[in-house]
Amino acid sequence: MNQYNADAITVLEGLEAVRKRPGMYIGSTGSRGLNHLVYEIVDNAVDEHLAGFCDRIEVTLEQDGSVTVTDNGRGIPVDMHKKGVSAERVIFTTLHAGGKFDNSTYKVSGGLHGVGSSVVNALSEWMEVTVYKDGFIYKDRYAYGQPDMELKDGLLVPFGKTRQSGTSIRFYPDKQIFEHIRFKEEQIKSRLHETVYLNPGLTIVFRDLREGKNPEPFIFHEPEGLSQYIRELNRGKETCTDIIYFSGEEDNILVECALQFTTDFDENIFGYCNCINTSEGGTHITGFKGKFTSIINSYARELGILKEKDQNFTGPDTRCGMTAVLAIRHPDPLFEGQTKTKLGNSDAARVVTSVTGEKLELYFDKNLETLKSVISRAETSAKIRKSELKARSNVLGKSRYSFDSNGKLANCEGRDPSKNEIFIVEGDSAGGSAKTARDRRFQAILPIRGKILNVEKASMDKVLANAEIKSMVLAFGCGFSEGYGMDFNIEKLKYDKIVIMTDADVDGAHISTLLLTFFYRFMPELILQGHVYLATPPLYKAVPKKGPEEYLYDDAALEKYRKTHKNFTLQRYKGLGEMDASQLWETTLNPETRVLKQVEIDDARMANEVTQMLMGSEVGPRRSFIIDHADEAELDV
Ligand code: 1YM
Repeated sequence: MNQYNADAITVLEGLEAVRKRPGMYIGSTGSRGLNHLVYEIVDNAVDEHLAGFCDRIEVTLEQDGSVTVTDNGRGIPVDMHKKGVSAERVIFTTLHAGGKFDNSTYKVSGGLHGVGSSVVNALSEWMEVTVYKDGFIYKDRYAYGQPDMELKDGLLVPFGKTRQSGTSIRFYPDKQIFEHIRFKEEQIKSRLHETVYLNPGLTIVFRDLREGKNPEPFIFHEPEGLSQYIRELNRGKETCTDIIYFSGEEDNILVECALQFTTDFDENIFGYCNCINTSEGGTHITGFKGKFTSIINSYARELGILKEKDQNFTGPDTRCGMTAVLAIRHPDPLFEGQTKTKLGNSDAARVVTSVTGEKLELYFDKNLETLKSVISRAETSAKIRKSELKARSNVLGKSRYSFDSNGKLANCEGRDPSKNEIFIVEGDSAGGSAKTARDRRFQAILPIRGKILNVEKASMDKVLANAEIKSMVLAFGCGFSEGYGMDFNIEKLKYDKIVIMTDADVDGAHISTLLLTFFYRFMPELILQGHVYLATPPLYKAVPKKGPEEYLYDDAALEKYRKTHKNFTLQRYKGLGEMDASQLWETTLNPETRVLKQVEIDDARMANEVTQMLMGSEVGPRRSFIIDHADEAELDV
C-alpha cells in the first residue's frame, strides 16, 4: 500500500467516526445540530474575516433544503498539499485540518476550530465547494463525505475565470443522520446578528429562498459593534449611565468590552471567546468581575463615598443593573464545562484583569459623572441588601414569640381545626359585622385594615414586619417559609378553610391579590392543599314587589334577573360594610347559602403580576420595586 492510499484510509476512518457519533461533533442530530452545520461553515468564513481578508458573507437557505455560505476572502487553498492532493481535499476530508496550512494565522472564531468543514462534509448527503482564487474558479464535490469528482494529478481543474476571490460552500445535510432537514431561520438569523455585533467590519447577508418564506435579503451589519449590542440588549430599559467601551491587547490576547447600567437590579454579562458565547462563564468573566469590583471600591473610598468604617461593596453590589458584553480573542482557547462553554485559560483572567483595570481607570478619570452613577447604583444595592438582611433577622429573630397576643382576631370556640374556618375581612366595620354575624363555634374573624395595601408600597422588611401579615401568620399557627427562618408546618394549621373576604370592587380585588400573593409565595401549601377560599359577597339585592328577595352575585346574574322580573327595586352593595349582620351571615358566612370559591394555584398565579413584581423569585423586579419606593421605606441601616 503506498503512502497516498494509507492516508486516504485514515481520512475515511476519520469521517466515518463523525458519521457514527455525530453528537460528539455537533451536539445533537435535532434542529440545533442541524443549525450547527451552518454555523461551522460560517465560522470558517468569519475566521477569514478575522484574518483580514473578508468583509462579506452570504448565507442562503436554498429552495431545495440545502444551504449556501459564500465569502469574499482569499478562497480555500487549492494548491498541492504534501499528502499529494489538493489542499482543499485535505481540508474537507480530514479531521483536525485547519490552521496548519499557514503559520501566519491561527483559527480564532468558534466551532470546531478548523475541523468544521470536514465534519459538515461528513454529515452531508452532498457538498459542493467553489473556490474563486488567483483568477480561476475551481469546483469540487463530495457525497457522504467522500470525493465525488475526478482530480487531475491530485489537483482541481479550473473551469472558468474570475476577477473575484472567495469561497462558496453548498451542502445538503444527510437525511439518514438528521431527524428533519428543516433549518430554523430565526435562530440562524439571531446567531448571524450576534456574529456581526462581535465583528463590526463584517456584513452578513441572509436569504431564505424556501417555499413560503420571505425571500428578501436580511443585511446584518453593526459598525458600532459591542456598543450597539449593549444598546440592543438594553432597549426598552431605563438606563442610568452612558455606554462604557474599552479594549486592549496583551500577550496576543485581545480584550473588548462594552457595558452600561440600567435601573434594573439584575446583572447581565455576556462573555465571548473567539466569537463563541461562553455561557458557562470562565476565567475572562472572573477577571473582569473581580477587577470591576475593586476599581469601584477604591474610587468610592477615594471620593469619600465609602468611609473608613464602611464595608466594601460586594461584587454583586457593583454590578447591580449592569449589562455587559466582554469579548476576548485568544490564540489557544481552552473550553471546559458541561457544554464546553466555560473558558479555562488562566492567562485570560490575568489579561482581562489588567486591561479592565487600566482602561476603566482611564475612562472613569475622564467621566466622573458616569463613575458617580455607577457608585450610586452600588450604594443603593448595598442598602437594599442590608435592609433585606435586616428584614429577615427581624422576622425570624423575634420570631413568633414577639407576635404578642393578637388583639384583633376573634377566634372561634371549637378546637377541631378540621371544622374551623377563618375569615380575613377587609376593614374594621365589615370585620365588626362579621364578628356579630358569624357562628362563633367554628368561625374566626380576622379583620385587616386596608393597610395591607401599603405592603405593596413598602420595602421587603416592611412586608415581613407588616402587622397584618404578622396577625395572619400568628393566627394560622403554622409559621411561614421561604428561607426566612421560620419553618412552615401545615400540620399546625388551625383552620380548615381560610376565607378571604373583601369588597367586590377594585380595591377589594387588589387586597385579595396581595393576600394571594403572600400565601402563594410564603405558604404555598395552603393553596396547594385547598385551604384558601375567596368569599363572593353579592353585588346586588333585588327586592321584587312580590316574592322573595334575591342576592345577585354578578352582572350576569342581574341581566338574567331582569329578564324574568319586571317590578323590583335593586340595592347595590358598595361594600361588605353596608350589609348588616344578618345579610352578611346569609350571603357570605352561612355554609348553607354562601358562595365560596376555592383558590387553585392558577388563581394564585393570576396574582402573578404582583407576585413577580413584589415577591418574585427573580430578585430583579422585586428589588427594582423596592427601589421605586425606597423613599417611603425607613431604611434603618
Ligand atoms: C464559506 C466558508 O471556509 N473560507 C475560507 C477558508 C479558508 C481560507 C479562506 C484560507 C485560510 C488560509 C489561507 C489560512 C481556510 N483555510 C484553511 C486552511 N468559507 C471558508 N477562506 N488561505 C485561505 O488559514 O492560512 C482551512 S479553511 F486549512 F488552509 F488553513
